[in-house]
Amino acid sequence: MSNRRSFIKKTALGTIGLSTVFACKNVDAKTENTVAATTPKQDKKPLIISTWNHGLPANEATWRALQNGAKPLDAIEVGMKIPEGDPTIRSVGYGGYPDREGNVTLDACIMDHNSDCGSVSFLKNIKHPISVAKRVLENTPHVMLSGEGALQFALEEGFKEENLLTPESEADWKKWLEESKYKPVINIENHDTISMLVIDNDGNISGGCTTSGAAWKMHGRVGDSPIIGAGLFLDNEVGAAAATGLGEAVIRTAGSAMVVELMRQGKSPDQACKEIVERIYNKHKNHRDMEYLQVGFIAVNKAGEYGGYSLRSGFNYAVCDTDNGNRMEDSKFKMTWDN
Ligand code: SD4
Repeated sequence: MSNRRSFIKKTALGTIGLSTVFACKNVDAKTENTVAATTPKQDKKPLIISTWNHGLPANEATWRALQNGAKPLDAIEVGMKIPEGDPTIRSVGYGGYPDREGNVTLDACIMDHNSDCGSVSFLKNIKHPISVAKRVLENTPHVMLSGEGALQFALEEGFKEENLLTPESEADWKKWLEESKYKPVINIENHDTISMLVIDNDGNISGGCTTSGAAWKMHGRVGDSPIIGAGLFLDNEVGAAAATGLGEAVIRTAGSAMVVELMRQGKSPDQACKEIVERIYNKHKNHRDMEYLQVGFIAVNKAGEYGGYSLRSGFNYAVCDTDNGNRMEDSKFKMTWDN
């Protein structure tokens, strides 16, 4: 854990700018750790918010797609395929860490402003699960396909099977096998699950989530990320929320759905995320998972306010809007890893 702590301390907050075509500029990350009743109102659309540093290139691609007239779900797919296809990101898609038996298994979901959603879980050998999740939404009467059935559907839809275990991830897995201790490691490289929430040019809300899940998980384990209501939830009348971190804790508390319900009751995105993180903490403070527990939420509301909150320090998210460009913001948090 000390490596993780020192990594977090050393982590630089990368910022990248969108091209001047989109009149965006870089800004410093917000660092204060208080939760305001309201966050600055963001009247200009669109707004994109994504978890972790890999949210920056994903946001940029989604932004460009929206500017070019893409439909919101197509724009989300374009953005999320970037971390999915990047083998250096060991927590999403191709190159993701495998389960205990060396299988890379992927979870993803996508949801639109009509509450239509598609999801895949425990999907093997397909590089872009977000695309398969979108096809589930578009081309099936179902919300969720899993395992063999999800793979069969993907192949029927024309996706190609490929080996997702890179030599680097395989080497790390073999090293892990020497001790085989299961201990989820969250935000060690500042890129875990990517969740993305979008308010499009029409003011409608949509979102997506994609991950390779917890490293060294049991074969067949599914996390929160493909589960509508846990890893992602939205209600176009209210707002949207998405999660990263230990999926078991997020599932136990129906995390993202609860954040949205708190916003429905009038809480700001920051306040709603904080309240659910507090709830997760209270339910887990004497739990075996507490030693390595990290959870983080991002949220937006219909007014264009956004926010986030995590249990432990180290979580950040990428925000992209017309006024302030594409930048990282530090999440407020309850406690450090030393607590
Ligand atoms: C999961 N929530 O499968 C995902 C992975 C993640 O930090 O975000 N890890 O539990």
